[in-house]
Amino acid sequence: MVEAEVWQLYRDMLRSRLFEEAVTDLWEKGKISGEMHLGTGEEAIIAGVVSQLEEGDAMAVDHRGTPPFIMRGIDPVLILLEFLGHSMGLCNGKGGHMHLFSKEHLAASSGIVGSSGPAATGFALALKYQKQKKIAVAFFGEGAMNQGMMLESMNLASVWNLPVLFVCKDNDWAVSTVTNNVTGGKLIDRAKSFGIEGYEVDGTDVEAVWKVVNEAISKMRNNGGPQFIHAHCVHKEGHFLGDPLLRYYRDPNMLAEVADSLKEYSGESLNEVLLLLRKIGGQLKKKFDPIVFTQKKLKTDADRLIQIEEEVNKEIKQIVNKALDIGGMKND
Ligand SMILES: Cc1ncc(C[n+]2csc(CCOP(=O)(O)OP(=O)(O)O)c2C)c(N)n1
Ligand SMILES: [Mg+2]
Repeated sequence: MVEAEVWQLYRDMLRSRLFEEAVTDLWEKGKISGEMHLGTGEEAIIAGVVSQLEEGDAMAVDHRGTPPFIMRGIDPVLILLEFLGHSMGLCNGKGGHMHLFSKEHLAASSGIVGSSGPAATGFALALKYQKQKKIAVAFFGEGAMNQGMMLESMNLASVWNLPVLFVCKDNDWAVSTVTNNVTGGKLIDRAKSFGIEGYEVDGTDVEAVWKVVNEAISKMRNNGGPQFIHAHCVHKEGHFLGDPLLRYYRDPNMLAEVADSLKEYSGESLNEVLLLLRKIGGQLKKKFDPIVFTQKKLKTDADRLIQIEEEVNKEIKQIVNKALDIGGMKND
């Protein structure tokens, strides 16, 4: 891949991240209500896939739908209005962040774990019936690999030779469950057992993701059947915004990573523990952050990095102001 493409992927990832940071700000101010699941930490996986979709391709996503919807070119003002529960939002304010839908983009999200498998398989079946040489993508967490409907859709996609790209974003956790404790065997072997070819990749390295996805999609566009991507990533926010990250206590690997911070904890109050855990989350953020990783690769042109950040920051501010303006709200 040429360097210009890496810069574009970087811009896509940053745009999604800054949009989600703006969402975080509005959520913390109480303007967005309910739970909020971000896709921060997953940007390299999403950018590596969505940048290779064409017009007419379809996409089914899970409860972390913001990055794929933003990167697919769906109007961010409409997405934000949807989060704000406004009637002019993408789904008339009735779906919220977990139930986004755009008919024009053949894009649908759902909070039902595993449902992106059948949705993408259905999209692919329709595209095949219509004799369109298009593909469908399913984004889901590794927790969804233990859902029957995901495995059933892999089976059907294989047996009907449907162009579905199954993209598993593996962060090792499903809310508070350690995935290793509930998952037998290797996920890539599960895909293989259905006759689906698979690739395992570091999901924080956008170039690496782009390369394997490029190979998989090329096969699919040449009348190939389904393909499977197993990409590893970290959610620095935990499961949802405001997650106290208490589970780090039970994960020796996580604790080893942050042993120095733990020395600060004197065991005095619960509040102190919670603050410390947020700090730990911050440290993990830097270590496994796909955006920090890509910035390091591109640091030879520091001026361009700054320029992109300024441009994207400006755009996101305009998006927030426009959405709040339409919604008749103030940013206070
Ligand atoms: C069918 C179903 N079961 C349970 C839930 C509750 N739930 C929401 S997210 C989640 C964990 C999903 O884990 P994973 O698929 O690994 O995605 P992650 O949140 O780690 O990105 C669960 C169990 C749900 N939404 N749907
Ligand atoms: Mg998970």
